[in-house]
Amino acid sequence: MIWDNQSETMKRDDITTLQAERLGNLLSRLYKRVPFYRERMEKNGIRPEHVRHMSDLKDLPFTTKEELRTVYPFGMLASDKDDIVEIHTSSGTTGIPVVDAYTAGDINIWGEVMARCLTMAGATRADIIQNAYGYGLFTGGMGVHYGARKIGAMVIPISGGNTKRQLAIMRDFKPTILTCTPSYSLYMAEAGREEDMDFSKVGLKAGVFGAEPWSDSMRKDIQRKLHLKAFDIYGLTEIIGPGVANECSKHEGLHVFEDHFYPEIIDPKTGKVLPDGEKGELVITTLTKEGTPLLRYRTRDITWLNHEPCSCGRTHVRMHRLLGRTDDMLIIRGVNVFPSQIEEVLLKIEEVEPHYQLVVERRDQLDELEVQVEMNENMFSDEIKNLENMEKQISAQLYGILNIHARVKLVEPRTISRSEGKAKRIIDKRPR
Ligand code: DLL
Repeated sequence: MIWDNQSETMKRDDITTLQAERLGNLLSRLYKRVPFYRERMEKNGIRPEHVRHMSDLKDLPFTTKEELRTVYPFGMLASDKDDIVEIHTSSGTTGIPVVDAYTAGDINIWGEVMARCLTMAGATRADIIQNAYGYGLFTGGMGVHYGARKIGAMVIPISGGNTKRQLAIMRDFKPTILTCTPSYSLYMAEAGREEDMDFSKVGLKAGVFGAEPWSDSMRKDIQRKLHLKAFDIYGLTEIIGPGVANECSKHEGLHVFEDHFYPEIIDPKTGKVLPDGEKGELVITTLTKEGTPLLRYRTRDITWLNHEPCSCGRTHVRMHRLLGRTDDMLIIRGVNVFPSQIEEVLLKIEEVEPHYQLVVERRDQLDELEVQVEMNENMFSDEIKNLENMEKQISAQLYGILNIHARVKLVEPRTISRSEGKAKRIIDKRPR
């Protein structure tokens, strides 16, 4: 099933024409209404009417998170404040939060793109969606809510947390779709197992998981434990929240809704646009946003694009599942290490659980990486000698992938803190 057949299966030429027209409207709006952008365009000698083709976009300036912070809270508004009906912000854990302000039109589009995502996971008006993304300033809860309402599905707005209640609701209401972060879904699986809950009896058919990095091995683990098909959903507060891209039933990349969000991949060092298949930083231009539209926003997320047609029938470009973030990438003794590479290795090992943390320290001028991972109950009752062997084995496997020595520490079951939202995987203790 495709939610919006006309938009999602447009011919490539028609998509490009529509994008160019929308880019023109966006630039005039930014020029007229946002001093931040007008000044930058003037400084670079750009007039909105000079930009006619999508290929002109590469000459326009980027927008960064730091810049959004300098105009906090309302400096990026491209609509009258009276026309803003809702705001969301990022958590602000790494500094001043970034703000997304929505007009009624933006909320409508948010519902539409989220309806496309949920439909990809098989949602119809007959479904019951347990929405365990946080409601509030975080975009996850409300985003799924608006999409579910568009479809006419029954939404259970339980929000994140209170895991016992999540399980009780699951038992009583028999939801068919679960939405939350992948790490929280595993936490629910674990808590359910402790209560001897049989997830095959719940009748979940799909899960729509995102908001944090996760690997294909974690997908398999979640599918097996919760008896559902797991779909990857991508988005970010600055652009709209969830609903920028989602996996279709083929699970070969996430379709980016190109009629609203124009993706580019750039080399993060030079800013040069890279062709399909080359890995780099994802940059997004919002083509229809009214409240806080953004030009060439640098997401810091790393992926690549694929314009090949998808056998699901949708024509929108696909992005590979995220490989990491430019600011998440650990540089250990000069070697680039993505947490996702470590996760891939760990999750293939039967004796450990999918709960891990990476601790980086600097000793005698040298970076050291310790991978702490929980062993399962069987391993826990094993002899010390076997544990040490296992640690060595995992360390050797990591070396094969990363080319650096990581110390592996098997920790007792249930000692790494669980998350009800985004998991915190990295503890970097190196002096800045
Ligand atoms: O996490 C929006 C969202 C909510 C997406 C619910 C999906 C589901 P922020 O809190 O602004 O917004 O965080 C955005 O989270 O730049 C990525 O680094 C990361 N992220 C989001 N989705 C994925 C994903 C929401 N599917 C940041 N895989 C983004 C990996 C993801 N990382």
